Amino acid sequence: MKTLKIAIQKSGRLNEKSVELLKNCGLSFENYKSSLISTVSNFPLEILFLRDDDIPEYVQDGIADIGLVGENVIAETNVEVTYLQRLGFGKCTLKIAVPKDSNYKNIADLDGKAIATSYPVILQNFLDKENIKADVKTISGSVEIAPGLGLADAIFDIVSTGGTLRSNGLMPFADVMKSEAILIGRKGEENNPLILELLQRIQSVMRAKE
Ligand code: PRT
Ligand code: ZN
Repeated sequence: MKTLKIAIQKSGRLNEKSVELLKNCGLSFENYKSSLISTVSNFPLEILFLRDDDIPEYVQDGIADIGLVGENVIAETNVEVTYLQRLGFGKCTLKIAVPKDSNYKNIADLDGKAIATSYPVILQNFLDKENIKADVKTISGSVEIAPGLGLADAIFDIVSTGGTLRSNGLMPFADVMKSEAILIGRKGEENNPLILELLQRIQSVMRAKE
């Protein structure tokens, strides 16, 4: 049978839990920080370590069969993949936040305002749905400092504890999307026996944790 390939994050917030999940599934592999591919010795599986942003496309294009990534990354990339399993870690909420001292009351108050974000697709979909015309400013990092610098009136970003917002004088204004890590697969490949076997192991690891 053809070796299965799974793409996981190389380093970052999902890496450690992704590796731990695979190890808890009884998979044995070396986890060198420097390697981009690791071969599992007791299951026909190769692990590809990638930037999380690249994972949905790798799976869609068949370079990896399955992948483990935050839902927000998939929503931002518009790729066609199948959700196989929610994994219960990497939980966060994508929120619009505004300066603490501002007097915005409802979503409509964002009309005509500038919103800085690294997630323009998710934000624009939300604004379209709410019928709000705002100026979406795409920046690649440190979004939270944009209002203080006068670059934007509001921001749209990932929030987990809320500490980053608070320390930049911002407060949550609207929840747009909840996200957690999920296992994705290519459309039409859901019945691959190796994927089903791995999925079963993942589900029993998750059940044991409940
Ligand atoms: O290098 P690579 O491209 O692979 O990683 P990355 O830097 O793009 O992503 P990374 O590792 O930061 O996050 C990976 C995934 O973790 C995200 O896509 C989310 O699905 C999930 N996740 C969960 C988070 C957070 N929680 C989170 N708090 N991703 C980012 N943050 C950041 C947020 O952007 C903000 O700057 O943490 C800050 C806010 O945190 P709090 O706790 O202060 O609210
Ligand atoms: Zn990334």
